[in-house]
Amino acid sequence: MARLDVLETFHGILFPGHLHTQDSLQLALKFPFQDTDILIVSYPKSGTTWMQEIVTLISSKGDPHLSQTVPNWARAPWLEQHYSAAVLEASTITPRVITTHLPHHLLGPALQGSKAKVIYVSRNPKDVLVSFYHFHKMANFFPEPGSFQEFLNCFLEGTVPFGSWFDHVKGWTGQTATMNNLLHVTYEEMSLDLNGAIKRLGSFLECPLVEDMVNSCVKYCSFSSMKDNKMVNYTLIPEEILDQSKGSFMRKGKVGDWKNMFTEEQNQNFKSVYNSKMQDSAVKFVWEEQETEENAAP
Ligand code: PPS
Repeated sequence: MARLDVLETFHGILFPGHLHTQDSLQLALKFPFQDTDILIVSYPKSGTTWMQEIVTLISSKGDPHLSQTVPNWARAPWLEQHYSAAVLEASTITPRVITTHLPHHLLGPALQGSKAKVIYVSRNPKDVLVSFYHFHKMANFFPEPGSFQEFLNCFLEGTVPFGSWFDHVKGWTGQTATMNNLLHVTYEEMSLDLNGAIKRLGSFLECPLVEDMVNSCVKYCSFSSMKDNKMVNYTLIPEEILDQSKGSFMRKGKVGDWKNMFTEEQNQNFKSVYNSKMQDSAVKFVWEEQETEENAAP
C-alpha cells in the first residue's frame, strides 16, 4: 500500500492515504475498546513516540526487551491506520496499547462508557509546528510543505494533515473534568522531570514501580537512547517513504526549538491567533507560564 500521493478527507480533515483509508478511519470510530486498554492520544509531533516508549517500559517494569525488539507501530498501533486491525488481532501483548491522532469529536463516542485508560499528550504548538514542518520535508506521504510561512498559515487555519491543533487540544483537554480515566501529560513536563512524569504515569496505569524500575524507564526513554533504537527511530522505513537524507525522525527533542525558526512577526501573529482560538480553553500550559516569565524578564 504505497498511495504516497493520496490524501483522504474524512469529516473535513486530511489524512495521509499511505496509512489511512476511508474504511480504516470509519472502523476506528466504532472500535470496541476493552476496559483494560491503554489509549495514547496526541496531535502529531507532540511526543507520541516518546509516550509509546514510556508506556511500553512502564508496562514491562523497566525491562527494555519489548521496546527494543518490536517496532512501536506493532506494539502500540495507530487505531485509524489501515494495518491496526490485523496487528491488534495478532498481538498477545497485554495490556493492549493503542495510539490515535483522532480528535475527540470523532473518537469520543467510541470511548463512551469505557474504562480504558486514556493518556493525552500535548506540546507547545510552536514546537509542534516546527517539528511537523521538518517531518513534512522527509515524509513522502505528506504534501510539499512549501515555505515555513506558508506552512505556518496552514497550521493556524487547521488545513494541515490531521486538522486543527486548537480543536484537537481543546476537544481532548476539555474532557479532563468529566473523564476520570483521562490523564493529560505535556511534552514539557516530561522534558523538565521525566522521572516524575514516569511515576505519575505508573500510578495512573496502576502499575507500581520501585525506584530501580523508574530509573530503567528513564534510561531507555531518554532522547539519546531512543535515537539509537531502530524500533522507534523509523530507520526501518524505506527511503522512498521516509527520506532520511532530508532529516531524522528523532530530530532534536528539545523544548523551545521554535525560537530558531520563528521571526518576531510570526511569533506575534501566532500569539494573537492562539489567544483568540484558545480563549474558551480552561487549560494553562507549563510553556505558557515559561513564555510569560521570559517576556517579563528585563
Ligand atoms: S508522530 O509522527 O506524531 O508520531 O511524532 P511524535 O512522536 O508525536 O513527535 C516527534 C517529536 O518528539 C521528539 N521525541 C522526543 N523528544 C524528547 N525525548 C524523547 N525521548 C523523544 N522521542 C521523540 C522527536 O524528536 C520529535 O520532535 P522534534 O522537535 O522534531 O525533535
